[in-house]
Amino acid sequence: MTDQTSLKKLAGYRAAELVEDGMVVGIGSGSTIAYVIEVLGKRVAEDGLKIKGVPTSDKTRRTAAKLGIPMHNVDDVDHIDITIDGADQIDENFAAIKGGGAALLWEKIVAVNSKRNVWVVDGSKLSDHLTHYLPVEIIPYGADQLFKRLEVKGYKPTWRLDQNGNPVRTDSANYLIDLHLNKMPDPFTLGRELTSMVGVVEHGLFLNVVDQVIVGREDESIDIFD
Ligand code: ABF
Repeated sequence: MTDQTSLKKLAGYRAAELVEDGMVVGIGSGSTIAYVIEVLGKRVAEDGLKIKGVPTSDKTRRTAAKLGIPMHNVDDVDHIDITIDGADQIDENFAAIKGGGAALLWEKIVAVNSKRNVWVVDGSKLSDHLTHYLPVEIIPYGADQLFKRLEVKGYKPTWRLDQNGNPVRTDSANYLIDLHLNKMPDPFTLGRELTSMVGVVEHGLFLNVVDQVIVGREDESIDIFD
């Protein structure tokens, strides 16, 4: 049986083939996208690929720049031709939960400014229903009060902590709360509810965003859903 890393690599390499010379490319975050960055870096260095990269996290910006991929802020390009990103979980309607890597806000900003969005996952990320914890990015001021309001709603919030037990700060210096819902209600309704709460910046539900999903399967095949 092929391990998950090989499946991520398989899917990542396949996704990198979608990038053409002259494109502005939104580059996602996470371990699967690392393989996309690896290939793009090689094509820039060895084949003279000319692209502009737009990062979805500071980590992605640093990793891509180190490989020679020219990186630009989302406001410094006219548009983004294609964004390739990972996901924590994708359901049968191609709704996704993202943000396990603490980059959901920039990921969503880049996604909504992209002509085309492609997600790259290994097969374990697909599920009939969204069951993964749901990350929510919040403003630090009033965070404890907001946490309590989420508890009252029964969303079982937990703080995203780093290895030292301190609250993780996102690239926008916000906090992250993860919601643990037994059964995901309608994601559109939940998404609207969360963004209406004062102090919530953004949530990890990505709805009506993706155009194509590339899946690395255990038999080393690749499924592409358009
Ligand atoms: C990123 O990809 C995040 O939204 C998500 O947490 C991460 C998960 O993907 P991987 O399993 O590839 O690290 O886009």
